[in-house]
Amino acid sequence: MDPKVIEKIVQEMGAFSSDMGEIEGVPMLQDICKEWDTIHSFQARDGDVVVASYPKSGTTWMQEIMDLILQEGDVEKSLRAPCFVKVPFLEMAKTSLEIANTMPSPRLLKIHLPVQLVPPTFWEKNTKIVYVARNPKDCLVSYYYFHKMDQTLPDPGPLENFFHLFLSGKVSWGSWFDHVIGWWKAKDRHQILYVFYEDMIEDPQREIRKVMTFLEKDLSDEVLQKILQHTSFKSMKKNPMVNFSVLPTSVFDQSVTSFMRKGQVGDWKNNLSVSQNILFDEEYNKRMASSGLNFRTEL
Ligand code: PPS
Repeated sequence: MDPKVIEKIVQEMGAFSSDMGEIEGVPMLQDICKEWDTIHSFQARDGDVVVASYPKSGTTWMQEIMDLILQEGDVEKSLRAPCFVKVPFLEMAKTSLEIANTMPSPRLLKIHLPVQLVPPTFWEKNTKIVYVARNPKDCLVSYYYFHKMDQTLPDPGPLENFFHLFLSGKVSWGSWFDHVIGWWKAKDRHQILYVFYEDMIEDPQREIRKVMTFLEKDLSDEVLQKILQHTSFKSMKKNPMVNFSVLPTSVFDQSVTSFMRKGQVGDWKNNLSVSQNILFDEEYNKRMASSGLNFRTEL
């Protein structure tokens, strides 16, 4: 991988401002809003595969699993470049779009977009998309710490403040509720595999198999074990290609918290107060009642 590409992404991310704008009512970083026309008119190719998620739902984990499945378990190949280079994050930076447009097929691409903002090309091409969803309490906590560490996102203030922003959907990429419900409904109309982070923690082997089947890859048990091992939290935490340690502190300040922070189900219990939890449950029950979706907040 050309180190200049990494340098270019880093430079671009370093120059990002944390100003917020909106796209069709969804809060989004101003720098994304400015590039929106280009992002939205992105052209898919036959054979593209996408990983989609609300932020902090296990995207990086899933993208590493998918990359390894596509590389048929070849760990050396999976180490060819940092995850944000080998799997371009479409809406995040101009350089990512450039990389995506020039990389050979089959491409694996990442988006955090709510379903209504997905570039239409993916529906036209009937692109396979793996959507990862995580329970909102752990998502909130993970997103809070990420805001403290990611210098391109606005300062979240104290958790009390971020709690209300998250619950009312006034954070980048918008409402968690709208996101998971929108994608859940879309899965019946498109080639979408909907995967839960909690299921991945509970039985990663089972979930990796599901993804393999979805991607029509018939890999041996030996390869599956290799993928399992390479994508464990412990392995990924020390893998510089996925733990974002190649980014300078001016972009990701991991002295505040690591990108691979805890990787657990239920860390919200160490962060949310009793009254916040009650408030959260009230809102959750209201918003999710008729969704047909069920999230586990503990295992
Ligand atoms: S991002 O920035 O939105 O793309 O973040 P994302 O990758 O979606 O989510 C980051 C959280 O996923 C955890 N993670 C993992 N958990 C278990 N196993 C593995 N292998 C793994 N890899 C990443 C990561 O630690 C973040 O969660 P928290 O709760 O903050 O630890």
